Amino acid sequence: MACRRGALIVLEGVDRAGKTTQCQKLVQTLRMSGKSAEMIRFPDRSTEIGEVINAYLDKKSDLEDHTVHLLFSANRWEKVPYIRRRLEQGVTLIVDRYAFSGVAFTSAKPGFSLEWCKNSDIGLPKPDLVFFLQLDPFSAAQRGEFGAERYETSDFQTAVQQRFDHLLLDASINWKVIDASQSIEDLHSQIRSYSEDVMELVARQPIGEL
Ligand code: DGP
Ligand code: NA
Ligand code: NA
Repeated sequence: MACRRGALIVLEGVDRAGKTTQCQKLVQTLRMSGKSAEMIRFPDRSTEIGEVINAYLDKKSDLEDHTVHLLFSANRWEKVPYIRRRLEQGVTLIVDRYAFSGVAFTSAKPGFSLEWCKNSDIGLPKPDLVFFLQLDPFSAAQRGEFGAERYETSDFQTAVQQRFDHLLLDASINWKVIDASQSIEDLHSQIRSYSEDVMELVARQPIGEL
């Protein structure tokens, strides 16, 4: 490869772990140090598929569970050409949730195996680094009440956390588990430092596939 590519860096974790704040701060800091970086998030509610997902999460519509899973996955696939183009242009993408949320949230529902859930994301661009923001249910509860969206109950979030615990055992993924009970600034400086290392490391490597 003649040019340096950007890194694909994902932040995952249960709801209220601080993913969105950390994604925003990371993009700001990288840009201030002269690097090309941009945030994207899944679900991307701005597309047609995203609007269907948004109505479902808002409980304005009910959809069959396999169908919803495949829609979330399709919502990632429709962004793949953009993701590849930006990475090849040298832009580092900081991603708020990815296929791991897809697998953890659906497999937390009765009757879904991790295996089935993983299938529809096979072949997506593989993240160079995935942060998992770890937050115990007690600390999460102290961050305030859940909202009214689907999935925002402590029982479901506990089940999601258990599914993530399984996913963290996958040695083919470059996971960095981070203690999300730290201050925003401490969390940020760790995330920044790991991210800068991986950006340097992968700049001349091909983009992998899940
Ligand atoms: P957010 O916009 O990050 O708050 O995410 C919205 C909700 O959707 C959140 O509860 C997590 C859930 N979610 C994110 N990605 C997926 C997915 O791929 N599949 C399923 N079933 N749920 C997801
Ligand atoms: Na949410
Ligand atoms: Na690993």
